Amino acid sequence: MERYWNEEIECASREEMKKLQDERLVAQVKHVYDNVEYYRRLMDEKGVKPEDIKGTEDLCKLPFISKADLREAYPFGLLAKPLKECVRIHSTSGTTGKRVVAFYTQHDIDIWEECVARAITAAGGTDDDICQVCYGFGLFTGGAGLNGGSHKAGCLTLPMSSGNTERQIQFMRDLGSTILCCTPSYAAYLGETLHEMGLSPDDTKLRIGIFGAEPWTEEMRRSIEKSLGIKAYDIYGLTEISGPGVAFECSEQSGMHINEDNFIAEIIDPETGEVLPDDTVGELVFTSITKEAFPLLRYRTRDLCVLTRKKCSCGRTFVKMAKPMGRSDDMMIIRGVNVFPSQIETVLIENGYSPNYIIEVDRLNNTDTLDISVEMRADQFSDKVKDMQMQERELANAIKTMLGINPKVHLVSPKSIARSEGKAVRVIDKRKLHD
Ligand code: DLL
Repeated sequence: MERYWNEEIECASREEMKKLQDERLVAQVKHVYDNVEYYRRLMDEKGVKPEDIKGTEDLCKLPFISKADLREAYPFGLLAKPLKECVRIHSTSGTTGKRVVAFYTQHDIDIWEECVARAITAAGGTDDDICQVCYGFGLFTGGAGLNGGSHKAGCLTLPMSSGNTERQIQFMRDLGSTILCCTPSYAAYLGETLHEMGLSPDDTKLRIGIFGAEPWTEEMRRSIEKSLGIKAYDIYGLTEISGPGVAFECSEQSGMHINEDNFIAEIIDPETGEVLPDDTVGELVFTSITKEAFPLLRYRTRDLCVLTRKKCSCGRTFVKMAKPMGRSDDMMIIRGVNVFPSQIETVLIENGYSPNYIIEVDRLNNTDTLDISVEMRADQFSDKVKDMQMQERELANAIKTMLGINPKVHLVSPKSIARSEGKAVRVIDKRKLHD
């Protein structure tokens, strides 16, 4: 039987949810206009006043806000509460430019933790579980977010952070962890290490994985489920909006329910900003309607995905977002063709290769080149050059069928590609260096 953390909200009727969102949106717009000069200026420029926003149907009148605004307003320019009332800061993992910092009041943290507790419950977690949190702890929201949600759900929580993989497995076995929380790329690495230690899933008590913070494919899900002997659930979120738990997967494992009592989602055309209907691919935009310290209205995430309101077998009525296909800035245009790393990952895993790969894009004589280095498993290795070349050709053909362009595939020896303990970096676009 499906369990809920907050059934009244998670299964509310559309009318009830709309009413709640309308009330909260109206109050939030007023809070922001009154307390954040930056927003007041943006809204004045667009000629919109708080009184013009009477409910969710008026959302489209509000200006968008983007990462560039967050950088411009760094560090305190979007703060809507006195610093004295804030209790926490987190920051994005961006490596270039100014980092984005987000502020939380205690109330903001309480709501965030409830969102994560809902995710853990939807994945089947209860206070009988032992939850090993291997997302990084620190300014990154992964560790703190899952830790807080796990406490709230009553799980016995192991705040491991990432790294030291053999010790992770030892604790997992000694203490009997039943839930694993980390990035999907780290989960794959943990599964690989478990097998290398001569162990199998039967040597652990793990039953649930809660994985997110980076794009991952259905093929990757199946591969992790098999190597760790678990059911793997997706969890989505971003620092600007709170952290993990903005959306989470339920027993149906077919997309993530958005915590609509706290976040209103829209899909827009990334070029024109026009709001698109459900079931259409576009850029995900969030309005946080309960956040006190750092409330964002119509924040452009740059994540590309689809929203759907089809009835879900779990009973939740929250709108669902499909797995993000990646960020609009992850999309590579190679010889004029749009390519997402996830498309390449799908072909690799479907053809029996490991999810350890590096995509290198460059430009030679005005033509884009696409080189994909893929790690072999030990049993895929052959000492006959001809055999290896044939395998490379077969894989290149499979990728060509998916993308429509010809890549160069290089099969490299097992263990030669560095493993990720957090968010994996899989694309090197050298064209950007020349430009
Ligand atoms: O990654 C928060 C998080 C931590 C989510 C732990 C889930 C688990 P940021 O570092 O601010 O926050 O990065 C946010 O990561 O805009 C997406 O592009 C990507 N992302 C997050 N979750 C998923 C997911 C955390 N489940 C950015 N699938 C977002 C695909 C994801 N991409």
